[in-house]
Amino acid sequence: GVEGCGKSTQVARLRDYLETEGYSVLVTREPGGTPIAEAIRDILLDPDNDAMGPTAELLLYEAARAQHMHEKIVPALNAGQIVICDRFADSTTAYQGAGRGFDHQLLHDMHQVATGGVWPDLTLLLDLAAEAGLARARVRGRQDRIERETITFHERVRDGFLALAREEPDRIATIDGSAPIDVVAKAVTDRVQRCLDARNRVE
Ligand code: T5A
Repeated sequence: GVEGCGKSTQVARLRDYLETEGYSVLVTREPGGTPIAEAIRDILLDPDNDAMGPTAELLLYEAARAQHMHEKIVPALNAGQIVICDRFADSTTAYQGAGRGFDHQLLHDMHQVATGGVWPDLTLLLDLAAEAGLARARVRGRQDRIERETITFHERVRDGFLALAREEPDRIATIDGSAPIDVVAKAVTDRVQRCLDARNRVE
């Protein structure tokens, strides 16, 4: 979802829930998750890098993702872990697609290259008005390069996420991010548990 929609808060809650249920869980984030990808994150989010063009930005997000897949996500999946990732390729589709204007099919093809076709079983969209999310994020202090974008940019990003959720309703579950933290957490764990139940029935 948009800035400050509550992802990190919910990722921590979800990890606790799954570990209590006996699952082995890897929590990670994008951009980042490995030393190389975290170094790319620093470049991407540094507000002093305001000269960065949209193409370099897109390629850096995908480069960070490729490294993250290679070094962390694929090995964890192969080891049988559940991977919870704070943002993934849909964020590129929303920010660089709906936000910056890159073509949907081009982004789809780039995601294929970066991920090798390994894709989430379930994606949770915490939907929140862009202004409300930015207000939450602002409390933290210094804004990063993306947070400094205009409100209309962030509104396009929100619309981009909602459009993706309409396109892929089976994979992407939309949850009201404006609800109290405990209410959001319950919706998140219910949806994840349903996904696990469905998988366990198949296996
Ligand atoms: N990006 C990322 C791209 O442009 N393309 C890409 O491909 C990718 C992967 C990444 C930046 O890069 C962009 C998107 C981002 O701009 P990030 O670390 O994911 O950076 O950045 P943010 O989205 O800004 O993450 P934040 O840490 O700011 O926000 P979270 O994790 O959504 O929110 P959280 O949980 O830290 O909560 C923020 C505040 O709100 C409170 C929390 O207590 C906290 O104070 N809060 C609530 N308050 C009321 N009600 C609730 N339900 C609340 N939930 C949390």
